Amino acid sequence: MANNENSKDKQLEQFRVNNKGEKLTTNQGVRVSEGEHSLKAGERGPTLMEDFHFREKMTHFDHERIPERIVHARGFAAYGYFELYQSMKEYTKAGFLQDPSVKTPVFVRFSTVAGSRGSGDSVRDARGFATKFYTEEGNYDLVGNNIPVFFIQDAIKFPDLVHSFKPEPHNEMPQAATAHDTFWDFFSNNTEAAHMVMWNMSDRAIPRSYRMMEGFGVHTFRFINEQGKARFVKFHWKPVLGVKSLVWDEAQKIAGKDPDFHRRDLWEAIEMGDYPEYELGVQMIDEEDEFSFDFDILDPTKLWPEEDVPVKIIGKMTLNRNVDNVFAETEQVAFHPGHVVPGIDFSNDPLLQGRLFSYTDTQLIRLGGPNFHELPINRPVCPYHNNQRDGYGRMTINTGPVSYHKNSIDNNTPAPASEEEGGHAHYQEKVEGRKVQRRSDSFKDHYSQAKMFWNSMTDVEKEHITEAFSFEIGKVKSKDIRQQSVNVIGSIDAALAAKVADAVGVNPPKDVEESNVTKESPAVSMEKNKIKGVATRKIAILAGNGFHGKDVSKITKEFEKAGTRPEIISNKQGVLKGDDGTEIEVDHTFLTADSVLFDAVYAAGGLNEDPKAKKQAVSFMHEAFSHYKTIGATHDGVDFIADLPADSGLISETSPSKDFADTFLNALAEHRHWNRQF
Ligand code: HDE
Repeated sequence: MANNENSKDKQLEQFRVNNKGEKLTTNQGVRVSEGEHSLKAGERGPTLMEDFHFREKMTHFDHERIPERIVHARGFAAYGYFELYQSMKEYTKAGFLQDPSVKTPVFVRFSTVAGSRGSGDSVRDARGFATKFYTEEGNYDLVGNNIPVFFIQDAIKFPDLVHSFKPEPHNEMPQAATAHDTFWDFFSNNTEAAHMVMWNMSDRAIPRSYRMMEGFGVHTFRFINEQGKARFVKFHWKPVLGVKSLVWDEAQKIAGKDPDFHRRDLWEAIEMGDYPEYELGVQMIDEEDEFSFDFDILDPTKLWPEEDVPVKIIGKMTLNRNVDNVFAETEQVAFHPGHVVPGIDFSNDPLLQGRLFSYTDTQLIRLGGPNFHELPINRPVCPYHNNQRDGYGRMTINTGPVSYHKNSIDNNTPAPASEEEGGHAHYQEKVEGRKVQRRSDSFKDHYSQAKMFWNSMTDVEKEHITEAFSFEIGKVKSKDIRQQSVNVIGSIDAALAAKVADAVGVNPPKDVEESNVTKESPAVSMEKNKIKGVATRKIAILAGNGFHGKDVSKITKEFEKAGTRPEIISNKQGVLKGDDGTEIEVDHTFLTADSVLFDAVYAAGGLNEDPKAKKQAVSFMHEAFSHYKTIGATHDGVDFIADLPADSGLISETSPSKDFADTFLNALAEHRHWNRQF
């Protein structure tokens, strides 16, 4: 049976419940006649234990919370579907990668890594990008991040890494941040983290939107085709809107102004029909070429430069439906990199090998037992049959006496399927060696790709990375750790280390050998791969009563036609009246909105009469300018930006020409105007 994009939705329908219009009952289905008062012995007397409704309600409430994820606690998810552009039959027998006419339902959860469940969305951090494909051969999970490499090479170090970046244990500070002593102490003593930390200090770690970031499977996996031929593979998600980021000052302010910035953005985009899209790409290396590279392809701190191993785009994922209930779906979803289907297998990457253990283990405590696969969000859309039984929260009612193999009673079923019948057979990789607790020498180089990343950056990106290091290490209290951290940076790039040393009050590294790698991989630079576009970007229109009705309506319509999302900001809520009687509804006030929540600002006029509003508008515009955003002004709105220096991102026309909206939109398509930085 071919899969279709709605098969998961249909399955979920049987679990959806809506209480609207119903009578209140207990969980036993008994109608209750009283909802406000517990049972008491006399109106002013003690509550009686026999009030089963009170007891049940309170007990359930007392147990509402479950442990948050140990990492990736803060996340948000959506449904969608994956469609293939071309059959991948030559490379893999995975059923969902064979037929371009099949649409596979997916559920994707995006997350930050370090923060607790209630932490801010815009913090500096890697982002999780976990996709569950509900295929007809079972669930396939691609549990990735928005950074293509990882901090460590061996899973045994994961608890150390996580302990170092979580809030420090003696005072539980800081929340959702690596800018503290223990993380940088870890960094300077575990130099395999150098490459990932370069990415983390770049603007990749402060994405503008979940819709505008890449995803990477990070590890090397295997594709296996029908003939049994295997190839090494790495997975990539490429956002159709391009990769876009915030700036650091803005990201910090957003964490206060709207801690839900990224989840709101995703939610609203889907509600408005701006469905996020990501193309799936694969890099493949033949098994014969395993040793043809100057790095070990099993080392998760290394990427495969896209210039050397091109990314083949094979399909597209579209997210088109929000969840009904965040707890039931987003919180209870259980991802696992070990959820694979026939045609996809593992490599010996020691980080991946350890992950294969950790995910089930963590779900057992987080979701309270071994039956979490029965939760609606986790169920495969295909049937499943085995002899696993019982345990907390078992929902399936297995009939019949047989729960063992082999058996005669049920004619030896359920029976393993042959490969021809779709059975997953582990790839028979030849392995030999002594049992050792050592790392291969081929994992020893910690700096070459960190340097390659640095070499690939534009000046603007380099400046941001330098500032990020200076901020993070600047927050470290121990001067020794600041010095050690700068010394490690010196092994990547001496000039970068010297700048950071100067900013954080320590010495430039002495006797540290700088990496001499000159290679660049332009594919890792956001700026060099900028996709220009304005679709779904948010424009704040500052306006007050008396605005120029005709011009402003025309400009707003052109903004909307281009696919942007304009919103009206004023000094108070309600309806604004233009000079010709045009009416517009205010979306936000200066109190409820802020320039950091928008991609661009257009001052349409009408606010000059009220001195307080004028002051707020001026500061709104100036802040947007300082975050390199496109700014436009017409009519008396031009007064707000009179003292800002002219540049291509500042469009000021007292009487707007017919090209005003076009010029503004072209500037917005640039995302930011970095010339203001220098
Ligand atoms: Fe995870 N990781 N991880 N991780 N990871 C978890 O599983 C772990 C790693 C990633 O939205 C946990 O259900 C170990 C790399 C994502 O529900 C836990 C190691 C990558 C998510 C766990 C890693 C990831 C997790 C916590 C090193 C990118 C969120 C809760 C060996 C390829 C999934 C949970 C979601 C979650 C363990 C490293 C991605 C504890 C031991 C590398 C996106 O099992």
